[in-house]
Amino acid sequence: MGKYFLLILFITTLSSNAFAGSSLKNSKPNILVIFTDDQVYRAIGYNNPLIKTPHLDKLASEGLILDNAYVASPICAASRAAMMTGVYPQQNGVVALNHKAFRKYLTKGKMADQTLPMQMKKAGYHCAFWGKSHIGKPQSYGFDEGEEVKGFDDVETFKRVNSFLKKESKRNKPFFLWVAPRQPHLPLYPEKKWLELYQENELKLDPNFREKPLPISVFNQGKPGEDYYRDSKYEAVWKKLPAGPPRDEVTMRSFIKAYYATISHLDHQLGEMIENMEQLGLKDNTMIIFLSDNGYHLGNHGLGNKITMHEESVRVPMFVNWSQLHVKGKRSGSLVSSLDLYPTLLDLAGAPLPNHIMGKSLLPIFMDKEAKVRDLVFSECVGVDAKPGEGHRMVRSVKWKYILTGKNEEFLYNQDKDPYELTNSKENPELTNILKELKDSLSKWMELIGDRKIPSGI
Ligand SMILES: [Ca+2]
Repeated sequence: MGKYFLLILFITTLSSNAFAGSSLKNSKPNILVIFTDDQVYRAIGYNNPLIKTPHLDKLASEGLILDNAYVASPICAASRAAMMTGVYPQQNGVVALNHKAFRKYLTKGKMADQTLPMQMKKAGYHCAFWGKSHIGKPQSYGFDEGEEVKGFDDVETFKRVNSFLKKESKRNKPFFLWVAPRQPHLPLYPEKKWLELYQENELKLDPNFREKPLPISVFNQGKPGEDYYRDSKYEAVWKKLPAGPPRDEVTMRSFIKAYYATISHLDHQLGEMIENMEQLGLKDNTMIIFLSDNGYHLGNHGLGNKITMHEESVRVPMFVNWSQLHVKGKRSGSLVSSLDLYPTLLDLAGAPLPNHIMGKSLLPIFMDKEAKVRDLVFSECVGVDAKPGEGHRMVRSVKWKYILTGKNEEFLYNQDKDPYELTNSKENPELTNILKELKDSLSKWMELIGDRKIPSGI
């Protein structure tokens, strides 16, 4: 209760004092969500000195880094629909790339006005979206303006975002802006100047790199046997890679170079956008939240896609930047789900939280980096056109991760000792209690979300 009181005090203080004298006439901060596509949590400068993302690093260093952030599902449409609805994929029906299910969910009557932008609109925000939607026209799920923008280099998206910001700087209403770049999703088309930032022989591969996946790894994707080097389908301008696997280290480094170069280009575009916000006087009164829709395997476990329950796939880079933040320049190891964004933003807007949503407000962590809003985080991927029972799901505590596949294979990983998930500890007799606890938690969660695997027995 004490913390809750402090939080109220914090918000009240913001409303009454923080913006006194500001050129803005409203008391609610603007909100900008930067939502990249397929950016693994290690592909950002503050987690990896080999990648160059100076603008993102600066923003993160002035804010709060959320080190343990996980997406509700490691695949584009499912991850996006989950964040917009505040519930897990099997609850809203968008289990993989099936965005038609999203329309169905929205027309179920009681859910018709329950998306995040619809709620933010009710709370007094002007809601706008540019970039990759993947779940239909942004207006169809509550945004006031914007559109799905084509172009893998995001140039057009940022043009529109920057002119929107100019327009908004004169408006007497807070905005909720969702910017969803397509980078670094394949195909990769980095220009020479970004490729020149990297030397292939200096790029390290992770300790869990393999030239060829183990059969179990191929199976343990959202859809067993799905392509695990999707880039072989594209003829990128930088180099045409052979279809994989096997892929040796030299080939993989070449891919990583293009992937990093693409992210450096995106970082540059985001830097220009932030500079634009500063010049327009919008930066101080805007809460910026950065995250990705899912990660990416860079040859980790011999794979080159996402759709697994491994850290490379479900864990994403995330940070918040805001001039009013109480914990600037810090990192938090508290567990965070992408579903927590929905209640966090409504909380910030002072709006009531709908009963059906599955996330927790992160505002306590924004005040105190040691605060905890959840003991466990969950993710699921039941695959592209998967049949009931296929796919996999996971539960993760700060120390442990338990994965259950559609065929009842189980994996237990110690995240402290084995962050690259090389040793499956499920048979370790000393861990029987931990295993049981995690299994029970996952079972309860599966029941809660109506997992199609139930009742196959776990
Ligand atoms: Ca994605």
